[in-house]
Amino acid sequence: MNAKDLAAVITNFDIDEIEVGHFGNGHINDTFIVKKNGVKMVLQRLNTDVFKNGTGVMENIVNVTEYIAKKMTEQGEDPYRKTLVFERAKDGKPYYLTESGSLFRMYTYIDKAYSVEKATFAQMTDAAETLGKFYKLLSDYPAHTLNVAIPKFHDTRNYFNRFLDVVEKDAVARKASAQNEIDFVVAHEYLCDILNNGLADGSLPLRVTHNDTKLNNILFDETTGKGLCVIDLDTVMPGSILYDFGDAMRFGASTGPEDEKDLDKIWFDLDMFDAFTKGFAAQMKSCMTKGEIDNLVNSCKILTFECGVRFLEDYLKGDTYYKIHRPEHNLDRARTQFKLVADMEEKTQAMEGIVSKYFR
Ligand code: ADP
Ligand code: GN1
Ligand code: MG
Repeated sequence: MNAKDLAAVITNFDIDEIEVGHFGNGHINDTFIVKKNGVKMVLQRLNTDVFKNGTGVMENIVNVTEYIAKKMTEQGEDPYRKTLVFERAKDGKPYYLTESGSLFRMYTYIDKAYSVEKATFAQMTDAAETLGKFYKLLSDYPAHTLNVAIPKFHDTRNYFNRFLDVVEKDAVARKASAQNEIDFVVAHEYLCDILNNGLADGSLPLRVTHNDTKLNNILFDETTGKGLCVIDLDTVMPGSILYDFGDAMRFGASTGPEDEKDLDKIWFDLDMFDAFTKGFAAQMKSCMTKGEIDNLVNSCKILTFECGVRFLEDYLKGDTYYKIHRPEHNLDRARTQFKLVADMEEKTQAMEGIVSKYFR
């Protein structure tokens, strides 16, 4: 970021100082902790290479967060710390566009809260309940008015087809170093159409969903230890709750970090799956369709597979999408995802048993 842009951002949001230069473990945006009138705030540069319609994304987020706050207030709940509140820049807009085209937004820093990379069982149940409450608050939001943040964001078939092109081109000559992983992708084409078909035939309803339910996008309260607030709302748009269920599991039920190099340390933890499914059912069971319940297990395999395909695609293209910290970072990330998919395939029966326990 150039100094002139930064100075303009500081002036336009009336920022006193930048306290932390790079905050959090997100792969996409740049997050800073700043102070305004002595109060801590989050300043974030939206990655507009990823989110091409940045102002549309901001319109979604502001509308959705204001809707949540209003709904909570109507229900007698104080929305303070439970939803993000976006500041206006000097021109009254909830973002500031710099001369070079970067989009910055500033919002409440949720104090005395934390996100986790690895949850306890209680946190898993709580994370699921926090998400469930988020869907319920947005259940009568006019979903069709939301802008599409990223087209085809969870269209597994689209990622798969694009992946085959990338392999074919092999633009940075990395194909040979990832042949086993490429073979894994090709052998798992059966995972590509299940959710698309369900959306097309109506058995999976479109709802307002989050679409990026990595555990570290849920904040927990330092005092109560309970789930507090759903953050990272850039991808909120109409989708299937299965996208969110599966994505939460690929991250939260893994025994190791997304980029663990030692695959012996990575497997799919059935107890974590149990803890999350329990919380999800507690909030969502009565609102879910049979098609949704029947595909909960599939969604874990599909979203994990899709994420692996996206990491591997980025590796084969020369790391243009996700932030990386070492040359093989995206390959390592893809490997953990595929290890998890293979493990889930072996544990399918046990997973179905857990779903039955809470849903039937
Ligand atoms: P990214 O899209 O890069 O993942 P996030 O919005 O998830 O960006 O922010 C990155 C990290 O910063 C989060 O995982 C969380 O730990 C922290 N964070 C983000 N927003 C807040 C907030 N309002 N209050 C406290 N911490 C936050
Ligand atoms: C990205 O923004 P972040 O780090 O929470 C990505 C997700 C991936 C995830 C993998 C907009 O999430 O889709 O599942 O990395 N977000 C976007 O860790 O592409
Ligand atoms: Mg995030």
